[in-house]
Amino acid sequence: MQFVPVTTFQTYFKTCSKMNQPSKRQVLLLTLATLTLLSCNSESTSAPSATPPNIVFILADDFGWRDVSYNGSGYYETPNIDRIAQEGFTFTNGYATCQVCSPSRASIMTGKFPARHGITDWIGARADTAWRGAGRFNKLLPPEYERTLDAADTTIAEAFSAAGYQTFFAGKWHLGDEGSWPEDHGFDINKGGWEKGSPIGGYFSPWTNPNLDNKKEGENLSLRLADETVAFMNTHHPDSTNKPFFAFLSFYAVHSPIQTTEAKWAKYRAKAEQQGIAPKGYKMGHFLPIRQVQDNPIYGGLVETMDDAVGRVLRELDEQGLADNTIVVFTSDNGGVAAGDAFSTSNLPLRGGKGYQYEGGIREPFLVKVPWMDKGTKIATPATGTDFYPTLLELAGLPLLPNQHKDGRSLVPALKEGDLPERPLIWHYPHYGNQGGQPSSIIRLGNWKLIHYYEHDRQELYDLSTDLKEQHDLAAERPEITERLHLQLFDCLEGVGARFPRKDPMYNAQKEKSHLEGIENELLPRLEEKRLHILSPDFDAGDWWGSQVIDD
Ligand SMILES: [Ca+2]
Repeated sequence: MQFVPVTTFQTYFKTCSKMNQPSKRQVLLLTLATLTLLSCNSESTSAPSATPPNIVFILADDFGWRDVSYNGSGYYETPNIDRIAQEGFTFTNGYATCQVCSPSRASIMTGKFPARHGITDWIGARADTAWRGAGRFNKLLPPEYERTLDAADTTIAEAFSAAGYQTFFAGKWHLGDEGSWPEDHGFDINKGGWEKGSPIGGYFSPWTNPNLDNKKEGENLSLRLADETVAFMNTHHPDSTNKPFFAFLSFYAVHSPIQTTEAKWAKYRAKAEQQGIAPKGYKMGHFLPIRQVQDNPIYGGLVETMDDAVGRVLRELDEQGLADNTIVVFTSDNGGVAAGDAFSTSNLPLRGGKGYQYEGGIREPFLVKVPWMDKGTKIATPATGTDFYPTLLELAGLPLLPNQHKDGRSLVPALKEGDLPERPLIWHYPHYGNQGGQPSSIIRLGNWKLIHYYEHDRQELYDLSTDLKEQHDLAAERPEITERLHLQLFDCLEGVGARFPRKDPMYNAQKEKSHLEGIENELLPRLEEKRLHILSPDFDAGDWWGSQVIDD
């Protein structure tokens, strides 16, 4: 591969450096002022209809690149998500901007990558000296991070709202406490979004959520969020309101707690048995065991129900005659959970999972259905979560807001031509997290991926074109590329004022070693035992999650 020319580096560095930020009011005024020009702005990428296109953005939580049948899972069943892939574009190198949730979500909302918006960890995670309370005895103290979405940002919802769209949010938010909920960031309606990152009370009603009431005992949360979205589309149909809509369906699934019905557990247990249950399901990683097999029947059921919920929304678009003028996006906020949390899935052939600096932590299902463009097309050019903002504006015929979505690039040229000019993608996760990832930053340019580790200030270099599994570190063999990418990475991070971890003066190597021995000698065998227990025909979940299960 040719190394990036210096001009590319300089161009990116410009976009990566701090710029004078226009006020939110200035951004919105600019949007409104240019709306009158929209009729002149339509090209083949704009909807053929006289009505601006509706947007349905579906964001899954912790859902992995390999958790979909369209991408090779032989265990999970996702016919409705597969349908979006069949009817739209699949970005095979599509990424979240972070290996954990809040940072990725903030990037989708703002078009900025985490080092710039400052929410570099999931909101609620311990930082600085408080990290010691996690009992992990690590070498570094992770830096403090922003714990709320900045009100000064013009979110994608505010941009669409300013353009006359009705905006709707359902599900997981996790971008700040009350005062920084979806309704405070441009969404007209909020069903279930608040500060929590997991479904408190579980996936079956009664749940605890100040913004989503309980109706019928045992009602499934994913299906309810789909029903709320459908109800919104019913009442805010463009024919009845003369306004297009921007609906953001943000599933709590498939985040832990991992729950399903007894019937779905039985279905996926039988499927695992039919496929052959491996005696061992885990391998020890740097800090934690990492799951190597997709055979958790409870997770299989959780995935299927979320897919059913996607199907409800797609069917409603069909039945209301909206499908031809509605753009549908499907993606996830970070990789599948292979370690930590509920140790639910495997992302193989990708290494690692949620929380990890490897592809399993960041590569996602990344689907964009544009009804008036190609169907079933795969695009290999790298794309990331900051790109949705400008892409959707352009597809809707709206002016871009480059001072807002500074780290996003419209993917429309890729939809038309299959490619984009090469650019670096950068990740910054200076935290340990709960899943065994390491404090690190990443740069991907072309097929090269460099990971910088803060514990020892060392780098790994992978060629993703030949080594998707990230097994062959080329840093020593290709020092010139390693050095240049390393320089480029830190020029960018320092240019946006990124925060970095620091050494913990209280670090005690022996304590950390003892902790890790406990993980390998006690947690690992326990996990293997639990995995086989869940797969046993005798497994008894008690009253199946404390709810009277209905027609899930
Ligand atoms: Ca997540």
